[in-house]
Amino acid sequence: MNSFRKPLQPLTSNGYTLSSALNRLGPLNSSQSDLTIEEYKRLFQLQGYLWIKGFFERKEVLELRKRFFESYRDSGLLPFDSNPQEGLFSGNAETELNQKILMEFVRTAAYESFCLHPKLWQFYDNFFGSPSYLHKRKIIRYKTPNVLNQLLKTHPATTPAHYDLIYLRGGNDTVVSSWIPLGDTPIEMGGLVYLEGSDLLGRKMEADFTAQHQNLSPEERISAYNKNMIEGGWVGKDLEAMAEQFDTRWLVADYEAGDIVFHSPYMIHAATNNIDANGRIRLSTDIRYQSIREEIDVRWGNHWTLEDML
Ligand SMILES: O=C(O)CCC(=O)C(=O)O
Repeated sequence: MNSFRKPLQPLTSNGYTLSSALNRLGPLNSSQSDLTIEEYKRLFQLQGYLWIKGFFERKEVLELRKRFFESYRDSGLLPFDSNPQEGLFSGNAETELNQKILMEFVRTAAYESFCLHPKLWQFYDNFFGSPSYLHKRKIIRYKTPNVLNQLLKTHPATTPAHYDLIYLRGGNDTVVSSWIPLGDTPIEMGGLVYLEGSDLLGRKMEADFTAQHQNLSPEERISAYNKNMIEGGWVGKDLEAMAEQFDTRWLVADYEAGDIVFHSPYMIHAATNNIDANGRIRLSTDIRYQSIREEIDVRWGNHWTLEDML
């Protein structure tokens, strides 16, 4: 079990506060990087996730961070004369140009080859016991620090609580997600938080969904935006209330460049706002692998776009 560093300020998410005073926060459990694949599988089954520190070379990850922010050099996202690898935020408003650069970056060979890092696909080959497949829809997200928003007491949107199968119902539940922080991401920078023990909860929610929504057409049943889901397929936005409701905790972590988290498609997770006092942008990618022999959700066979409604 890791030691637990409480956040320097209360975490917020979509307008709600997640207080550390109520014992609803706990430490994400990291696993050593030299376990056998059988030990990893056992832990994954037990916890619903695996956080492996130092999985990648730190410098490879920082190189990708640098490359990403270099592509924003003239966009106004970063302060004019700053070092792109730091990924400092200028405070300027979001623009269409920023989104265009993002949509270009997800198609670059450099990003794609990082997602196909031999260490990663070999890990998955061993994990699945068969050749693995990388879903083409790969997401890279940057989240600006909201110092200004805090002053103004406004809360920008961040990833609400969900489990991934909601978005991948056209395939099957053997899919595994990898969340990779692209740069050091202390708790305050709003990396993923996981609802402890929620793999079981997600399974139950999914079974209930299947039982209750037989009336939906096949297309609607696999859509996270079907008429029976709450907006966007989210399980909830008030993280503290969820932890109370299910009598559990949100597991938080100080992630570092080189780390990876694998999570099951039932594991409930969310992100909190980036409140980094140093003004750094949180950059991360989330990608999905599956055994080549399993049923793949064909809707994930295209590059990610901001409008793809998946
Ligand atoms: O990084 C985020 O904000 C969300 C990532 C996510 O939901 C995932 O990795 O499945």
